[in-house]
Amino acid sequence: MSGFQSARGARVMGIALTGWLVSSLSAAVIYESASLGPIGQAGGPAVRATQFLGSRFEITQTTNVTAIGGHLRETGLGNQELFGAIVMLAGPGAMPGGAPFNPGEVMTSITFNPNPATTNASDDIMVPVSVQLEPGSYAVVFGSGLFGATGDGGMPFNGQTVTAAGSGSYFFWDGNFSTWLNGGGFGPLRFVVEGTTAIDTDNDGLTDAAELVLGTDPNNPDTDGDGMLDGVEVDAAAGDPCPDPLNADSDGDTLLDGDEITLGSSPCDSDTDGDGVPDSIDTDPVTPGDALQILEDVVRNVSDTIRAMNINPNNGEVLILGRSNRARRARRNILGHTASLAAFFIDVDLPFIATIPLQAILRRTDGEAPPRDWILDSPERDAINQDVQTVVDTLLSL
Ligand SMILES: [Ca+2]
Ligand SMILES: [Ca+2]
Ligand SMILES: [Ca+2]
Ligand SMILES: [Ca+2]
Repeated sequence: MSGFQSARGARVMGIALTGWLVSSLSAAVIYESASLGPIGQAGGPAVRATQFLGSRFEITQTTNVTAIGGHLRETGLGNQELFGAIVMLAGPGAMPGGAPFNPGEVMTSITFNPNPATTNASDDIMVPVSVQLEPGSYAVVFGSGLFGATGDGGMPFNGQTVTAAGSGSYFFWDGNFSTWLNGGGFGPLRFVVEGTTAIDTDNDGLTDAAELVLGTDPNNPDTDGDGMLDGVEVDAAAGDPCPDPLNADSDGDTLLDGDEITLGSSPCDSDTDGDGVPDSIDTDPVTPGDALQILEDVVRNVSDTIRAMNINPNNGEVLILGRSNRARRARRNILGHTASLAAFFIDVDLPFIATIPLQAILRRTDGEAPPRDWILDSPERDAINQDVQTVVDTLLSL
């Protein structure tokens, strides 16, 4: 059985050129078998069609690998390219299952020229890849004769120091005997994997790590419960404070952020169309209208809603409070008339006067006494109170 092939006749270049270094700024080194020795070297175990070099590594959490590389050189043969591959292994000490590879175990492969400018002089190389790895055992393998690479090169090890992670990780493909072998006798070979861990437990588009920084719940895709996913809010904000994944009503207009998206209004502008009427009561929040006309319509709608309320227990739920049908009917009529009166004042361009009857409705629907409320504590009462309050605030702001 043959051992691994040492490079011979290598010509050492005296000039160390800047390597073809490509790496993602945000990515971190997630595996490094050895620290870097001096670049510009020749020698080291060969990387060619008859000998691939590999190094095993473990992934403990879902990781997006952004680059693989190491300390490599090529000798100017063939197309001067080597291949790099990430191979899935059956376990921490396993070899690739194929001869050399089974189709399903190659997670990604690339070809590259380790040093186009300086044949045979080594360099520290990172080549971009894009593959997501689930927790498990993997290896980086460099070789030739596959994936379109026909070059010939090597991995110098002079001056490198094996890291704890790289200890015992090496193996190689002996193409002459079609077998994978452990490479315990190798010097420290530098294999590097870069990537970003990307656990997104609740699948809302933000990693758990990002949610920790933002203060959102990594186990709840919609932390503030407004119908917009945390990640969607952060994307939409694009660095601005709105929409806020921790505030269900980011612009404070009483409409939830998610509801505003459904309506077409802006979750970050309480009056999307700028006509003076807040989105929450604007009949068309995206088309500017006549503010007084809209407010009048809102108040007439409140009047209609009150007048339609049931006062007879025999006919279903009763929302108007009172001891008898007669008492309830009277209160319903007073509230309905009061709203109509306010609508009339708005119609004749007396917005301030209109707020007086509206204040009377607020006092009967605000959950506080005195005076006692005339409408049962219910979502219907709260909706009326909220709309009327918004109309009053808007009338006073015009
Ligand atoms: Ca998440
Ligand atoms: Ca949300
Ligand atoms: Ca809102
Ligand atoms: Ca508006």
